[in-house]
Amino acid sequence: GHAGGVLWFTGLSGAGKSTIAMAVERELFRRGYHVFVLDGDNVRRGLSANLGFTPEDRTENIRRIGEVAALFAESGQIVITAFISPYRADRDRARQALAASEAPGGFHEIFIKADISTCERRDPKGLYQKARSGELREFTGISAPYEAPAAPELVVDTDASSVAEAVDSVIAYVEKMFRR
Ligand code: GGZ
Repeated sequence: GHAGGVLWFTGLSGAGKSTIAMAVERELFRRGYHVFVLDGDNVRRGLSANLGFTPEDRTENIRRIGEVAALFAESGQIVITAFISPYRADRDRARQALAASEAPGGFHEIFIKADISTCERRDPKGLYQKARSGELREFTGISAPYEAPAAPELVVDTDASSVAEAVDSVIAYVEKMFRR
């Protein structure tokens, strides 16, 4: 078996958080883990539907996600969260929410790291282009801040590695930290 805990992905839009999260979920499930992904698709259209991208709204978004992740972790799941979560203080608060819960598996901050130039080149939804033109305001990395983690438990550099390599490194980390 394994303990419930949180894999907290953080990184820029286009760094690969959701892609890697979904692939890690699939592989962990295959290996018998209880795993659940929280991402923009299932959170921002429901739980956080009333929130936008001002600093205050992002902080509230991350506060909610931190609390929900702690609840799922208490239920015994490995929760993967895939949000930009640009503010260090907000991520630290999510870590504290998990520490205050009954989940024994811990909080693992995983920096999905890519240069802004890489993300802008990928631009899968054309959002960077809209941010550059001013159509989209307060866009992370262009017109809003991203505070990189000071001491993440794991760094996954997606400039240097493929999705498959990124997934392998997260799986190896989970097997080391969670399998008992
Ligand atoms: C950043 C934005 C913005 C702004 C819309 N800034 O790559 P995506 O499209 O699919 O993922 C991004 C997502 C970011 O939502 P999060 O909930 O992860 O952000 S936070 O943690 O800061 O609350 C992007 C899209 O929403 N998006 N406007 N202004 N990303």
